Amino acid sequence: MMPKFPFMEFNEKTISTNLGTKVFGQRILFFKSIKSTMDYAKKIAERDEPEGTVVIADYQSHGRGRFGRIWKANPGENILMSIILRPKIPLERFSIFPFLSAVAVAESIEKNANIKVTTKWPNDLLINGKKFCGILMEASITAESGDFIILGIGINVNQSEFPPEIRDYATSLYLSTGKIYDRTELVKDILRQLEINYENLNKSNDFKSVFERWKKRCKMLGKKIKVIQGGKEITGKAIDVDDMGFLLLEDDNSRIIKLSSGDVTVLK
Ligand code: BT5
Repeated sequence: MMPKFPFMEFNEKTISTNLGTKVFGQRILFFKSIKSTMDYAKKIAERDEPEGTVVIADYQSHGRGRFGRIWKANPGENILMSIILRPKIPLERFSIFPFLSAVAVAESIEKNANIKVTTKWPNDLLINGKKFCGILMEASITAESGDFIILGIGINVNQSEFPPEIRDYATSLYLSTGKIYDRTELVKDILRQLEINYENLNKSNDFKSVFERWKKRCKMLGKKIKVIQGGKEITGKAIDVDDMGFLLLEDDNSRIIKLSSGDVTVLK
């Protein structure tokens, strides 16, 4: 079933109008179709494109997740964007940015769609236990153009159907609330919220509060989980996420294991 939604213009002009940010979205490069906003953003970041530039597309032919997995999104219905960041903090602390972004997107979507958004380690946002947003961070360490990060954000907005392989796990704002959303307004609000959270971190260096806000939304802590990491499966209790973004898992032998990545399933 396709939602019958009114045509809502969505491009760099609509997003730039009354955006009101200082850095995020001051330059917007919009594509009707692109391979992946990640690759394009990386290419221009290597050529000194400033912090805050947004590469955004109506459709990606090769949208990707972590470990080369595919991000599937119908044309014209979703938010698919990558943002260039040039953080001033030490490289080893860059792991905070997917968490900071997840909090910003969650706060913005809750406000706009009036719906409860939860976080799932490491990089998912869920509504009623189903994923509607994935965040992907790719860092580049270069002598020529300085260290930079490409922050990829994929949000299922007005999509009403998903391919069979993800149908049981994926949702959209439309499927969760029955409403059609103006992507321009959502993107603008997300960019504003991202800028606020990013500026606050730069001013305060308060990493803890970012993780605290992320953890408040996280339903898997304290629960028995299964993590698949590099083909290996580990089960145990999710204890905490530390201030570097590592998941602390207590395994069945009461050992605490620190995980930097993986795919989590909450066990019944
Ligand atoms: C992610 O990876 O969740 C990060 C996704 C980032 C996508 C954005 S879109 C803009 C930018 N440009 C890109 O090319 N990418 C970024 P991961 O945790 O690896 O999850 C990927 C998995 O989620 C897939 O293997 C599917 O199982 C599932 N998946 C794919 N498309 C989905 C969708 N639209 N909604 C929910 N789940 C999806």
